[in-house]
Amino acid sequence: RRFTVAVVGATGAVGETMLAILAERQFPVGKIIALASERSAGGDVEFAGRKIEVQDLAGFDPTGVDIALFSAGGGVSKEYAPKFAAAGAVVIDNSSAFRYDDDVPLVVSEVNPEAAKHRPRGIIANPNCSTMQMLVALAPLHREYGIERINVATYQSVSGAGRSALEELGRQTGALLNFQDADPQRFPVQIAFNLIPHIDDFQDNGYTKEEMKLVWETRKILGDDSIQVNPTAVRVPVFFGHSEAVAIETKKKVTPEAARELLERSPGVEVVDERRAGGYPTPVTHASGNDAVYVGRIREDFSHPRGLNLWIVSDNIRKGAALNAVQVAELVAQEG
Ligand code: A2P
Ligand code: 11C
Repeated sequence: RRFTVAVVGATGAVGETMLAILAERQFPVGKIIALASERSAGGDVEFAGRKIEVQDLAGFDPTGVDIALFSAGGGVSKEYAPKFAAAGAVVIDNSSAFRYDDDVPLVVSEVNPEAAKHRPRGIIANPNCSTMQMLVALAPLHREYGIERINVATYQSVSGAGRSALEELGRQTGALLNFQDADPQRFPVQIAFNLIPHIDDFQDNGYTKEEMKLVWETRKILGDDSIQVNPTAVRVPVFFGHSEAVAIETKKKVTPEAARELLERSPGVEVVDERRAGGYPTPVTHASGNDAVYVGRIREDFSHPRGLNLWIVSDNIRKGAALNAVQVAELVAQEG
């Protein structure tokens, strides 16, 4: 069977990668539909080496769409995802609009694929990129050793904030090297040659929403509300690939050797952990443009009797967004 697939936000950083990955993985596409705002309607995007005309989402009739991949922001998802679902499509939504609703499954394809089957509203949510890569690596450890607490500091690339953010890092870098002003627009302060400990809105508890996503989404995906997560989310001047310094505390002691051995046979994970210069993953040398979640710097946390440190790097646009959405679409397609 072939499917009619719509990509909403097809001109965006994630949307264009969704189209590329659907083609790359030879998803059984019968018809592909590219949707965006009226700003880019009439232009085109690429799918499997051909050009597809972009249509205006506002004037589009979703009848006949089997699977819709949404990545056009929370507001667009809130308004249009229920309409696509009502017309019979399975919606896989990359925004945070529905992630915390009890009747919407939140799925990492390697971690809780079975959850995708129970979708009373016809909507499946795709986790936030920073949670996604963290759990591909931590879920196997949680199953074997029981994670009680996670301390995480993120180093998040600008692509997480979309195409305009990629342009801002490029523009500021050029400007500053030419002794001109950075002129911040997309980010609150200069991002080139700097970093910013602020992603998404501040919450009443002093954490940012990006940080709270790591708490809420980890508990929902692992199905364990007792896990403690202490996050700090930081934007760094990297184009593609998020990194995370993670320290876990487990119920049962896990040695670095046992963790390495377990992660080497875990789906979606690649261990890059040699104790020499360059023997660890970085966004540029490993993650950018690739599918795996890379784990290195595995070592005992010598400040805690059952603590382990890991360094987790992945392409936030691929596994963190577009790839997982397509993998979830594959789960749906396999249902027949
Ligand atoms: P457009 O190109 O028409 O603005 P990014 O996260 O890289 O900035 O991409 C956001 C994506 O969401 C783009 O494809 C953008 O389309 C799309 N988008 C933004 N607002 C709307 C909207 N109101 N209706 C449909 N698509 C939208
Ligand atoms: C970032 N994680 O890097 C964000 C982007 O909740 O889907 C994705 C926001 C989300 O800026």
